[in-house]
Amino acid sequence: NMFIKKELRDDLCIIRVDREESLNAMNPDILYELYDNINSSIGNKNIGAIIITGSGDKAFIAGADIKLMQKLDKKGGKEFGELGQKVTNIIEGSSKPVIAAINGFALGGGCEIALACHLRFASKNAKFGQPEVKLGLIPGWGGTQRLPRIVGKGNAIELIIGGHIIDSNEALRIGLVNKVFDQSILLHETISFAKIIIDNGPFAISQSLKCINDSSNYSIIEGLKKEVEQFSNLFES
Ligand code: CO8
Repeated sequence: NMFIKKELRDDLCIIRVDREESLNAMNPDILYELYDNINSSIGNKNIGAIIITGSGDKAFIAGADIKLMQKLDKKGGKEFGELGQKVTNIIEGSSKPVIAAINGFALGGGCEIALACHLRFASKNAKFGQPEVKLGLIPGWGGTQRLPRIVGKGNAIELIIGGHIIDSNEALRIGLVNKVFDQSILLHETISFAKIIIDNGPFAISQSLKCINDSSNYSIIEGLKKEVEQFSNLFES
């Protein structure tokens, strides 16, 4: 690992994006490392939950690496977009809860990585936005799909075509984050909540996540059918 610091605390894995000098901006190397670390944590039976955070006290992830994107053509843009989507998809699809501890800027691709997490806890100084339009781009790592599902279509349109940055109070108001804490206690509080989740039945947790995630692909009738199937399966365990 060059850009990721991984720490195990009992049955909890803390994955830290560690490129503080660039506000943890993501390049392909970091995306590959993040993917591998998430993947191995999901596969590790000793790990019950995953926390993603950023190094330093300024940024969670300030986005995709802008300097690198300036050199991309259409093919390169597609590859970089698909790689980021591969990472956000594995996060969202994780059978173990993934919590973003958002300790500062979560912009562009950084906000999209947070959106893929199952829960978002933020520090008071955190800032959020999808400023891609200011660069002549649109969100490419899931923002147009996940943001409206989390904050509603109207709020998502406002953020994506406005391109402006919001603070943690506004993020809490629109439901972009679950909770806000002082930066000094953010990680501690995130860990405490992760431990509460881990103490609940792991299979019930993973099946809850699966039903909720899959709901966007189903009609309500199909979704309810899946729900009752999963519900009844749990009587076997
Ligand atoms: N990419 C690369 N470097 C970055 C990035 C970034 N996204 N953000 C910050 N940095 C670097 C700065 O260049 C600077 O490095 P250096 O000292 O070498 O110039 C260092 O981090 C510190 O940053 P600042 O000096 O700018 O710090 P400030 O406190 O003055 O400002 C901001 C902080 C407001 C966060 C500012 O850095 C900023 O605006 N950054 C860019 C934020 C942004 O626009 N992010 C979205 C990028 S677009 C995106 O993520 C698209 C995702 C989908 C991709 C689809 C694939 C094609």
